[in-house]
Amino acid sequence: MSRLILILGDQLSDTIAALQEAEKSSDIVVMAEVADEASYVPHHRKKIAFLFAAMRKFAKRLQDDGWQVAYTKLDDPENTGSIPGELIRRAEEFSAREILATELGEWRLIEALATCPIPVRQLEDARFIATHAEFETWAEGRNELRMEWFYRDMRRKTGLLMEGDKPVGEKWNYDHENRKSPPKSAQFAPPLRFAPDAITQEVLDLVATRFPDNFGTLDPFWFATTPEDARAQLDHWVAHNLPGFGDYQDAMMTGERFLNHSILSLYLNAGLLDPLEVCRAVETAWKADAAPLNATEGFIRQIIGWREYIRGIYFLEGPDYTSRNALNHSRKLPAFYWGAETKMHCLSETVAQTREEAYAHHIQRLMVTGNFALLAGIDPGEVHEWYLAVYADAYEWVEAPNTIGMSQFADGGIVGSKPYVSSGAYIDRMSNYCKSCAYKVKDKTGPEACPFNLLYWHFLNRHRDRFASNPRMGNMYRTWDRMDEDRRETVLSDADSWLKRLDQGEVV
Ligand code: FAD
Ligand code: DLZ
Ligand code: SF4
Repeated sequence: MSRLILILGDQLSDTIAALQEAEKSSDIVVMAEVADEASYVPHHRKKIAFLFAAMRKFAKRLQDDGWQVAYTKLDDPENTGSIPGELIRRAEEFSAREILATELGEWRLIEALATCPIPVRQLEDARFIATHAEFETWAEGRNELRMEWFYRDMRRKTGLLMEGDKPVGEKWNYDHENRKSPPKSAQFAPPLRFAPDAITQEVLDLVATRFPDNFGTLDPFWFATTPEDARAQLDHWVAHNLPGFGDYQDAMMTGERFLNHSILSLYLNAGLLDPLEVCRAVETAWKADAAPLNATEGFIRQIIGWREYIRGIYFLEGPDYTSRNALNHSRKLPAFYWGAETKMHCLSETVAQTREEAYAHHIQRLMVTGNFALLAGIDPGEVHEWYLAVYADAYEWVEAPNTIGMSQFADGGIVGSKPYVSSGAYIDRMSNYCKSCAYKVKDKTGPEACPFNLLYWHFLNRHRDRFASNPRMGNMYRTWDRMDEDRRETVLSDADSWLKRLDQGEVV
């Protein structure tokens, strides 16, 4: 009796649990490009093309290795349009009575699969360092789920950057060395660009035809779509950009889209790279004196700390997490998030890059698009759907805690102890955006005042009841309270009129 082995678009790893347990001689691997997955949000066209090309190449590798793979292309006339539909169809075709799956990364799909009439056995996803049970045990009984404490456990568990039970260099975290402003001259090696082969080109044509109105340009398409090419990007980045990773991790520069960032998240999340393998490559470079400790620790923390912690939160908090709205924000997402004109250079630059690359780095996501949405009181559900759609690395398990939690404070403070809000001064310090902006970052009120300056105080003022007693925000409220009353009134009325113009659809 054959079984079906389900492999999803973000499970493209040779070591994925369901394949490890499968019998090559009798089981059938099921992979499917389906309308449901391609449309639960209006994904960026590069994201769809990346996944379909990587899926097709993964299926071919398995076939070349002797597996029987039932692969459904999007335009197959028999395609039922959903993962459960494809499983039912393939179960009939192959008389299969059981499905073996690796646990899925989204509650929506977990719930859909639960309705499948054929028994599904789900295996834990061993690509992650912490199991669900470990995260639950760590979280149990704690008042605050701070990443830093969890991260230390992951260092101990993996042995990365450890000397016995002590961190190398005697410090766990070198973040305070990682916040330099952008350098005067560029010194970054751009990510490797992989020319589309015949399989990728066929997918690009398909996506161009089937998703003509989705956000995002398809050309040039340069993502890696195989583990070998993803590994080449890792090696290239370690050799050229890892040494400066820590220093400029928070910097933003007009025209410099990637800086020292690794551009590995899309490969990690789809399964083309293994997180531990990536961390070991980085640790090896440090051991060979090819990278400083602040960069090495900073990067490893992102993967075994943040990435694992964020996943733990998603599964701990449950299916209602994405609908949380602790601050009761309800404004509609402005059209400039989808490319309409705005006079705010930081936003137009970040969105233009997002449209062309399906990529923006962490500080652009957190302190430009995220910061603006939070200050302006945008509905966090709409913000969440935008992030889930526009980035090539976005799957709900990783996107939602970053957006709903870290960026929008809509979970009421589970991921962050205070909201990530800033005035224009932060963006000015960490970028060169303000130099090319129609607004003046130094203006706090008046027609040319940077909107971040106005909205920052507006946000603090309207959420005073919630945040004034937060010890990490006391200084902000003291500064606000020290301003004379006329000035505070002017700030608030300028912010209200700016928001009114935004709501009326003016170019702001
Ligand atoms: P680098 O800067 O080179 O970092 C190295 C790696 O660390 C990344 O590849 C990633 O795997 C990991 N990492 C770093 N920070 C985080 C984090 N906060 N959460 C999880 N992993 C992290 N990341 C995603 O992978 N998918 C998302 O959908 C996603 N949505 C986000 C939404 C918002 C609002 C914010 C603020 C952040 C989001 N992030 C998301 C986290 C982070 O922005 C990206 O992981 C990072 O920008 C990817 O680029 P990179 O590979 O060049 O990362
Ligand atoms: C994101 C995505 C897209 C666009 N298309 C598919 C698809 O056609 N088939 C598939 O198996 N997976 C796809 N994915 C990834 C899934 O949405 C992802 O596996 C779930 O959201 C769980 O993380
Ligand atoms: Fe952004 Fe304000 Fe700077 Fe303009 S002045 S780029 S709106 S922070």
